[in-house]
Amino acid sequence: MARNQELYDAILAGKRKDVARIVQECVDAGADVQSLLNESMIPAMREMGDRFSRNEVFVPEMLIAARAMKAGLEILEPLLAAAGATPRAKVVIGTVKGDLHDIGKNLVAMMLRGAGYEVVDLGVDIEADRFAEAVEKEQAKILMLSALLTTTMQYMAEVAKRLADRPDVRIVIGGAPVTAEYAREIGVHGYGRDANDAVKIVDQLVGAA
Ligand code: B12
Repeated sequence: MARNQELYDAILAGKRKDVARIVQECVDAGADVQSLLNESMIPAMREMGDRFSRNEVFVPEMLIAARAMKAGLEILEPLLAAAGATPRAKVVIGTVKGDLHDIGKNLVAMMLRGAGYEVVDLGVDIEADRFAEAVEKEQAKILMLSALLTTTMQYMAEVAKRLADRPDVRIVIGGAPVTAEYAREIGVHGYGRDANDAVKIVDQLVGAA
Protein backbone atom coordinates (compact mmCIF):
# COMPACT_ATOMS: atom_id res chain seq x y z
CA MET A 1 0.00 0.00 0.00
CA ALA A 2 1.35 3.42 -0.92
CA ARG A 3 1.17 6.53 1.19
CA ASN A 4 -2.32 7.73 2.01
CA GLN A 5 -1.76 11.38 1.12
CA GLU A 6 -4.98 12.57 2.76
CA LEU A 7 -3.97 10.98 6.06
CA TYR A 8 -0.40 12.26 5.82
CA ASP A 9 -1.62 15.81 5.11
CA ALA A 10 -4.22 15.68 7.89
CA ILE A 11 -1.57 14.74 10.48
CA LEU A 12 0.73 17.52 9.32
CA ALA A 13 -2.15 19.99 9.45
CA GLY A 14 -3.05 18.71 12.92
CA LYS A 15 -6.63 17.90 11.91
CA ARG A 16 -7.48 15.49 14.68
CA LYS A 17 -11.05 14.70 13.59
CA ASP A 18 -10.04 14.16 9.98
CA VAL A 19 -7.21 11.84 11.06
CA ALA A 20 -9.62 9.77 13.17
CA ARG A 21 -12.13 9.61 10.32
CA ILE A 22 -9.59 8.64 7.66
CA VAL A 23 -7.94 5.99 9.85
CA GLN A 24 -11.36 4.54 10.69
CA GLU A 25 -12.32 4.48 7.00
CA CYS A 26 -9.05 2.74 6.11
CA VAL A 27 -9.52 0.16 8.87
CA ASP A 28 -13.13 -0.47 7.79
CA ALA A 29 -11.89 -0.97 4.22
CA GLY A 30 -9.44 -3.61 5.46
CA ALA A 31 -6.24 -1.58 5.12
CA ASP A 32 -3.03 -3.02 6.51
CA VAL A 33 -2.35 -1.37 9.86
CA GLN A 34 1.44 -1.64 9.55
CA SER A 35 1.40 0.09 6.16
CA LEU A 36 -0.81 2.87 7.48
CA LEU A 37 1.69 3.44 10.26
CA ASN A 38 4.90 3.02 8.31
CA GLU A 39 3.93 4.67 5.04
CA SER A 40 1.63 7.49 6.09
CA MET A 41 1.54 8.25 9.81
CA ILE A 42 5.16 7.95 10.99
CA PRO A 43 6.52 9.74 7.86
CA ALA A 44 4.16 12.66 8.61
CA MET A 45 5.70 13.07 12.07
CA ARG A 46 9.16 12.84 10.54
CA GLU A 47 8.27 15.58 8.06
CA MET A 48 6.96 17.70 10.95
CA GLY A 49 10.38 17.35 12.63
CA ASP A 50 12.16 18.35 9.43
CA ARG A 51 9.97 21.44 9.09
CA PHE A 52 10.73 22.29 12.73
CA SER A 53 14.45 21.98 12.00
CA ARG A 54 14.04 24.39 9.09
CA ASN A 55 12.13 26.85 11.33
CA GLU A 56 9.04 26.47 9.16
CA VAL A 57 6.90 25.33 12.09
CA PHE A 58 7.20 25.79 15.86
CA VAL A 59 6.30 23.88 19.02
CA PRO A 60 2.52 24.58 18.86
CA GLU A 61 2.30 23.05 15.37
CA MET A 62 4.31 20.01 16.51
CA LEU A 63 1.99 19.61 19.46
CA ILE A 64 -1.16 19.85 17.34
CA ALA A 65 0.26 17.31 14.86
CA ALA A 66 1.14 15.01 17.78
CA ARG A 67 -2.46 15.18 19.05
CA ALA A 68 -3.76 14.34 15.60
CA MET A 69 -1.33 11.40 15.38
CA LYS A 70 -2.55 10.15 18.76
CA ALA A 71 -6.18 10.30 17.62
CA GLY A 72 -5.23 7.91 14.81
CA LEU A 73 -3.17 5.66 17.06
CA GLU A 74 -6.07 5.29 19.50
CA ILE A 75 -8.09 3.69 16.71
CA LEU A 76 -5.24 1.36 15.75
CA GLU A 77 -4.37 0.33 19.30
CA PRO A 78 -7.04 -2.37 19.77
CA LEU A 79 -6.14 -3.83 16.37
CA LEU A 80 -2.45 -4.00 17.25
CA ALA A 81 -3.22 -5.50 20.64
CA ALA A 82 -5.74 -8.03 19.30
CA ALA A 83 -3.12 -10.67 18.61
CA GLY A 84 -1.92 -10.77 22.23
CA ALA A 85 -2.84 -14.03 23.95
CA THR A 86 -1.35 -15.17 27.24
CA PRO A 87 1.29 -12.69 28.43
CA ARG A 88 4.78 -13.97 27.57
CA ALA A 89 6.77 -11.74 29.90
CA LYS A 90 6.42 -8.46 31.72
CA VAL A 91 8.02 -5.32 30.33
CA VAL A 92 8.35 -1.94 32.04
CA ILE A 93 8.62 1.01 29.65
CA GLY A 94 8.93 4.78 29.98
CA THR A 95 10.39 7.97 28.52
CA VAL A 96 13.37 9.18 30.54
CA LYS A 97 13.62 12.22 32.79
CA GLY A 98 13.34 15.61 31.08
CA ASP A 99 11.71 14.17 27.97
CA LEU A 100 8.00 14.53 27.17
CA HIS A 101 7.89 12.72 23.82
CA ASP A 102 5.64 9.67 24.05
CA ILE A 103 4.27 8.81 20.60
CA GLY A 104 7.11 6.42 19.72
CA LYS A 105 7.15 4.91 23.20
CA ASN A 106 3.38 4.36 23.03
CA LEU A 107 3.78 2.67 19.67
CA VAL A 108 6.45 0.34 21.05
CA ALA A 109 4.14 -0.48 23.99
CA MET A 110 1.26 -1.22 21.60
CA MET A 111 3.36 -3.53 19.42
CA LEU A 112 4.67 -5.40 22.44
CA ARG A 113 1.13 -5.89 23.75
CA GLY A 114 0.17 -7.11 20.29
CA ALA A 115 3.01 -9.62 20.48
CA GLY A 116 1.66 -10.96 23.78
CA TYR A 117 3.77 -9.11 26.34
CA GLU A 118 2.37 -7.54 29.47
CA VAL A 119 3.46 -3.90 29.38
CA VAL A 120 3.63 -1.56 32.36
CA ASP A 121 3.88 1.94 30.90
CA LEU A 122 5.22 4.50 33.39
CA GLY A 123 4.67 7.47 31.07
CA VAL A 124 7.08 10.34 30.41
CA ASP A 125 9.74 12.25 32.37
CA ILE A 126 10.67 9.24 34.52
CA GLU A 127 13.54 9.29 37.01
CA ALA A 128 15.97 6.40 37.46
CA ASP A 129 14.57 5.59 40.92
CA ARG A 130 11.06 5.18 39.55
CA PHE A 131 12.28 2.80 36.85
CA ALA A 132 14.12 0.78 39.50
CA GLU A 133 11.09 0.71 41.82
CA ALA A 134 8.75 -0.34 39.02
CA VAL A 135 11.03 -3.17 37.90
CA GLU A 136 11.14 -4.38 41.51
CA LYS A 137 7.42 -4.04 42.17
CA GLU A 138 6.33 -5.59 38.88
CA GLN A 139 9.05 -8.25 38.97
CA ALA A 140 9.82 -7.40 35.37
CA LYS A 141 12.92 -8.73 33.66
CA ILE A 142 12.83 -6.28 30.74
CA LEU A 143 13.13 -2.49 31.01
CA MET A 144 12.65 -0.31 27.92
CA LEU A 145 13.74 3.32 27.81
CA SER A 146 12.76 5.93 25.25
CA ALA A 147 14.37 9.33 24.55
CA LEU A 148 13.86 11.74 21.66
CA LEU A 149 16.30 14.46 22.63
CA THR A 150 20.08 14.31 22.38
CA THR A 151 20.15 15.93 25.82
CA THR A 152 17.83 13.44 27.55
CA MET A 153 19.31 10.30 25.98
CA GLN A 154 22.34 10.84 28.25
CA TYR A 155 20.06 10.06 31.18
CA MET A 156 19.71 6.47 29.92
CA ALA A 157 23.23 5.90 31.25
CA GLU A 158 22.03 7.05 34.69
CA VAL A 159 19.17 4.56 34.62
CA ALA A 160 21.57 1.79 33.61
CA LYS A 161 23.86 2.72 36.52
CA ARG A 162 20.92 2.76 38.93
CA LEU A 163 20.11 -0.81 37.88
CA ALA A 164 23.68 -2.07 38.13
CA ASP A 165 22.67 -4.21 41.12
CA ARG A 166 20.08 -5.99 38.95
CA PRO A 167 22.12 -7.76 36.26
CA ASP A 168 19.14 -10.07 35.68
CA VAL A 169 17.13 -7.14 34.24
CA ARG A 170 17.70 -6.62 30.50
CA ILE A 171 17.62 -2.98 29.39
CA VAL A 172 16.61 -2.02 25.85
CA ILE A 173 16.81 1.55 24.59
CA GLY A 174 15.41 3.43 21.62
CA GLY A 175 14.24 6.75 20.20
CA ALA A 176 15.28 8.85 17.21
CA PRO A 177 18.73 10.03 18.42
CA VAL A 178 19.66 6.69 20.04
CA THR A 179 22.00 4.26 18.26
CA ALA A 180 23.27 0.71 18.73
CA GLU A 181 26.70 2.19 19.32
CA TYR A 182 25.36 4.32 22.18
CA ALA A 183 23.68 1.24 23.67
CA ARG A 184 27.03 -0.56 23.66
CA GLU A 185 28.77 2.49 25.09
CA ILE A 186 26.47 2.67 28.14
CA GLY A 187 26.44 -1.10 28.54
CA VAL A 188 22.74 -1.88 28.05
CA HIS A 189 21.51 -5.10 26.47
CA GLY A 190 19.70 -3.94 23.38
CA TYR A 191 18.73 -1.18 20.99
CA GLY A 192 15.67 -1.07 18.77
CA ARG A 193 15.36 1.15 15.70
CA ASP A 194 11.56 1.08 15.64
CA ALA A 195 8.57 -0.62 17.22
CA ASN A 196 8.89 -3.79 15.11
CA ASP A 197 12.55 -4.04 15.97
CA ALA A 198 11.65 -3.57 19.64
CA VAL A 199 9.51 -6.72 19.56
CA LYS A 200 12.27 -8.72 17.83
CA ILE A 201 14.84 -7.68 20.43
CA VAL A 202 12.55 -8.52 23.35
CA ASP A 203 11.73 -11.88 21.72
CA GLN A 204 15.47 -12.59 21.57
CA LEU A 205 16.08 -11.49 25.13
CA VAL A 206 13.33 -13.70 26.56
CA GLY A 207 14.34 -16.55 24.29
CA ALA A 208 11.12 -16.54 22.30
CA ALA A 209 12.62 -15.70 18.89
C1 B12 B 1 5.89 15.53 18.12
C2 B12 B 1 7.15 16.15 18.59
C3 B12 B 1 7.11 16.92 19.76
C4 B12 B 1 5.87 17.01 20.64
C5 B12 B 1 5.77 15.68 21.47
C6 B12 B 1 4.34 15.28 21.76
C7 B12 B 1 4.27 13.87 22.33
N1 B12 B 1 3.23 13.67 23.10
O1 B12 B 1 5.10 13.03 22.09
C8 B12 B 1 6.17 18.27 21.50
C9 B12 B 1 5.58 19.49 20.81
C10 B12 B 1 5.68 18.22 22.95
C11 B12 B 1 7.70 18.36 21.37
C12 B12 B 1 8.47 19.11 22.23
C13 B12 B 1 9.82 19.31 22.06
N2 B12 B 1 10.58 18.87 21.02
CO1 B12 B 1 9.95 17.54 19.74
N3 B12 B 1 9.50 16.54 18.22
C14 B12 B 1 8.38 15.98 17.86
C15 B12 B 1 8.59 15.28 16.49
C16 B12 B 1 8.04 16.22 15.40
C17 B12 B 1 7.96 13.93 16.27
C18 B12 B 1 8.30 12.86 17.31
C19 B12 B 1 7.42 11.65 17.04
O2 B12 B 1 6.39 11.50 17.66
N4 B12 B 1 7.80 10.83 16.03
C20 B12 B 1 7.00 9.69 15.59
C21 B12 B 1 7.37 8.45 16.40
C22 B12 B 1 6.52 7.26 15.93
O3 B12 B 1 8.73 8.17 16.15
P1 B12 B 1 9.81 8.04 17.33
O4 B12 B 1 9.41 8.86 18.49
O5 B12 B 1 11.17 8.24 16.76
O6 B12 B 1 9.68 6.53 17.81
C23 B12 B 1 10.04 5.42 17.02
C24 B12 B 1 11.51 4.99 17.19
O7 B12 B 1 12.37 6.05 17.58
C25 B12 B 1 11.43 3.86 18.17
N5 B12 B 1 11.44 4.12 19.60
C26 B12 B 1 11.03 5.19 20.32
N6 B12 B 1 11.19 4.96 21.64
C27 B12 B 1 11.69 3.71 21.77
C28 B12 B 1 12.03 2.98 22.90
C29 B12 B 1 12.55 1.69 22.74
C30 B12 B 1 12.92 0.91 23.96
C31 B12 B 1 12.74 1.16 21.44
C32 B12 B 1 13.32 -0.20 21.29
C33 B12 B 1 12.38 1.88 20.32
C34 B12 B 1 11.86 3.16 20.48
O8 B12 B 1 10.20 3.24 17.86
C35 B12 B 1 9.23 4.25 17.57
C36 B12 B 1 8.19 3.68 16.65
O9 B12 B 1 8.71 3.15 15.46
C37 B12 B 1 10.15 15.14 16.48
C38 B12 B 1 10.79 15.01 15.10
C39 B12 B 1 11.34 13.64 14.79
N7 B12 B 1 11.80 13.49 13.58
O10 B12 B 1 11.40 12.76 15.62
C40 B12 B 1 10.57 16.39 17.27
C41 B12 B 1 11.92 16.43 17.97
C42 B12 B 1 12.22 15.10 18.64
N8 B12 B 1 11.70 17.45 18.98
C43 B12 B 1 12.72 18.22 19.14
C44 B12 B 1 12.80 19.31 20.06
C45 B12 B 1 14.03 20.18 19.98
C46 B12 B 1 11.76 19.54 21.00
C47 B12 B 1 11.75 20.65 22.07
C48 B12 B 1 13.07 20.86 22.83
C49 B12 B 1 11.27 21.95 21.38
C50 B12 B 1 11.24 23.17 22.25
N9 B12 B 1 12.07 24.13 21.85
O11 B12 B 1 10.53 23.25 23.23
C51 B12 B 1 10.62 20.16 23.01
C52 B12 B 1 11.15 19.27 24.16
C53 B12 B 1 10.07 18.89 25.15
C54 B12 B 1 10.58 17.83 26.11
N10 B12 B 1 11.11 18.25 27.25
O12 B12 B 1 10.51 16.65 25.81
C55 B12 B 1 13.89 17.83 18.25
C56 B12 B 1 15.00 17.08 19.00
C57 B12 B 1 16.39 17.52 18.58
C58 B12 B 1 17.42 16.75 19.30
N11 B12 B 1 18.24 16.08 18.49
O13 B12 B 1 17.52 16.72 20.48
C59 B12 B 1 13.16 16.99 17.14
C60 B12 B 1 14.03 15.90 16.49
C61 B12 B 1 12.69 18.02 16.06
C62 B12 B 1 13.84 18.61 15.28
N12 B12 B 1 14.05 18.15 14.06
O14 B12 B 1 14.55 19.47 15.75
N13 B12 B 1 8.14 17.64 20.31
